[in-house]
Amino acid sequence: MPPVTAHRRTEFASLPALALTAALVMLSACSAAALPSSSASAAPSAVAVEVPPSPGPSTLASASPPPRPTIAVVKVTPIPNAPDSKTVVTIVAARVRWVPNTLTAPAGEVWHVQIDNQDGPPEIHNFIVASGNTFPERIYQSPNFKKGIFTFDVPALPAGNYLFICTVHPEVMTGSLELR
Ligand SMILES: [Cu+2]
Repeated sequence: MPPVTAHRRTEFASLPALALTAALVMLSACSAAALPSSSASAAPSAVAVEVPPSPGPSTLASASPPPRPTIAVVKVTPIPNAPDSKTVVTIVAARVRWVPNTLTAPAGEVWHVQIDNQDGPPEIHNFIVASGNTFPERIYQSPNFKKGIFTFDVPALPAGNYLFICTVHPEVMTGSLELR
């Protein structure tokens, strides 16, 4: 008698589990047919909810136009036929950093930057003078250079505050340049 009871108990115990499995299979089949399912398959239904086209394109359309007018692009062009100040400004590039990261140079005259690049291959750097972070604001750009000491002629620019940037490593090799 006791063994039979125990056997029946296991049968009854396994029945709800089978029914639940069947229900889960049906639920996932239903969600594949785009019917909302609350509990069993949250991830697939969430992905399906985000598919409707109205939020995506409208958000993109409203987001892309505003940022462009808010960027203040300051275009500066070199002063033609300016005298040479004969000033040489020295700077070191080491461990993918400018040392120092602030420079001062003469305004209204050509000047020269002498760069001691201590970073060996595969690292390369360049030296850009810019009025801002956007591409059109780049005023002067040296060629890329490898390890060694290089001197570049920087054209004459109006007095003011500029940036000097290595565009290979702009996140960590950007400094401030004051022309006065
Ligand atoms: Cu660099």
